[in-house]
Amino acid sequence: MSEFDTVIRGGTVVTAADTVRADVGIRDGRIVAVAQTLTGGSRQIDASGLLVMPGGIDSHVHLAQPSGEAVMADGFESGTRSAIAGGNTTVIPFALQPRGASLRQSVMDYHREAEGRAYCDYGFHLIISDPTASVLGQELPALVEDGYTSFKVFMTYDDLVLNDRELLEVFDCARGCGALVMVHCEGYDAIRFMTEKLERAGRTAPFFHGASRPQSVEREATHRAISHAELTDVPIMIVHVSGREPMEQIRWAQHKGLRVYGETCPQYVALTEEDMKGLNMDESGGKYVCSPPPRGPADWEAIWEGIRTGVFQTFSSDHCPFRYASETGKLNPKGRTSFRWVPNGIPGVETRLPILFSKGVVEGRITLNQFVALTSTNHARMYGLYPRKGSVAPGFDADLVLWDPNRRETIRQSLLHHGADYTPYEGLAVTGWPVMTLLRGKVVAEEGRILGAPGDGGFLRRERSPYALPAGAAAPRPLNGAMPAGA
Ligand code: DUC
Ligand code: ZN
Ligand code: ZN
Repeated sequence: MSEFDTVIRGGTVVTAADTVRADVGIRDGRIVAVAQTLTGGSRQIDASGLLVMPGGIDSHVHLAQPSGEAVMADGFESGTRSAIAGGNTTVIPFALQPRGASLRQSVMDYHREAEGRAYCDYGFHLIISDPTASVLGQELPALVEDGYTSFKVFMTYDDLVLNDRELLEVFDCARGCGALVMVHCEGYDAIRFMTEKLERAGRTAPFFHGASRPQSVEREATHRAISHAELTDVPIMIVHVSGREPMEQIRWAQHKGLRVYGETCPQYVALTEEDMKGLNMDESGGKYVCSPPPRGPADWEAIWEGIRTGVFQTFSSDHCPFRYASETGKLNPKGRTSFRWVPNGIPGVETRLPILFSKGVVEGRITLNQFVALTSTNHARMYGLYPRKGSVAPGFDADLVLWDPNRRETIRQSLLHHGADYTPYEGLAVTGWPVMTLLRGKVVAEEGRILGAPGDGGFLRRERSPYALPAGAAAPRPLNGAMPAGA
């Protein structure tokens, strides 16, 4: 019998650290050898001309998550199907606690949604909307022990917003239990003020979504979250950063020596505020409504500056899909009356890797190794999945994407596998495309064909993140080769 179930031959292995010509040997779902030449293998995969990289880990996706009266276009089946077609092998969606509900019960509800349906592996972040004494004192510490080692909190939205006292309580709780807190930084009162003012002036089209939450609103909330994190001495991750102003707040905090991390997303280097234009709801502006809103080309450059210099550790999709032409999606009856009711979010789990590869690597802004760090390795390190996920080395799960760096494609809805009825990136030409995705050694997608099955993916109980340790603790290993001073 062969030493390997599968050998991937002739490719170029890329990790966050190295780029080497090597074969990869897989046994029982794990990588067991990476060497110049491997012989044998019950199955052989020819990777000549291709890059062999760790499968994408998308640490920010929303699946089967209620959003007011809107219905998300992807549950676990279609969302993870789209993920593997796009070269991903792990996603970390959210388990949202509705106000008044038990967090544990909410987590069980999401498990029920995911069980037997997922095409790739998954964990859960916990969205805390109601930090009661029992949530902070009992539920969260127990859930962290059980492998839900990151939280998300919101500084806006009627049904999710936490006030400053509540934010401080959650941060302090996270410090105590060793969880990493993701923060949605946009100021609730400022958004309400602007929304009502715009509506009074009859400015209700989707374009005014951007005007209702300009960068100053994001910058102020980012600074406030950083200040609260400093006060409670706890690391935080500022998610979906949209432009220069919040990026500079994070950079400032990092230079001060605070453990403040940053995430950005494709929409902040590929979409603009102008995309939301359209005189009325039918002119497709709503397709681009997400929060924070897309900004513009000057901010794209600021985001690249943050990516290049290590202000951002992760590049996630913030996949949050709603159908466009649907009564429960973007064109819901209330949504036609004001941008306020257009559900916030766009699909993107399948297009994240091609967009970053094309605009980042092919256009010379980042290296191949940074690409791997930003799309896989740093997600694994930050969210307690390393060294099981996130690299190509003996001992890691054989979660791999075989990538054609020269393949030219034009992103089209017809190519994609998600449940949404559109892509905001329709017509975007990219170079670099996933050819094959392997999940724990099994080929689950090839050339856009899905070969895996619902239930191939399993729940990942995550370790505590070393990046969640408070400032006095031993410094964790730098991420992306460019962690700022003080980390
Ligand atoms: N926040 C997210 O993280 N995703 C979509 C919408 C939002 O506000
Ligand atoms: Zn958010
Ligand atoms: Zn999100």
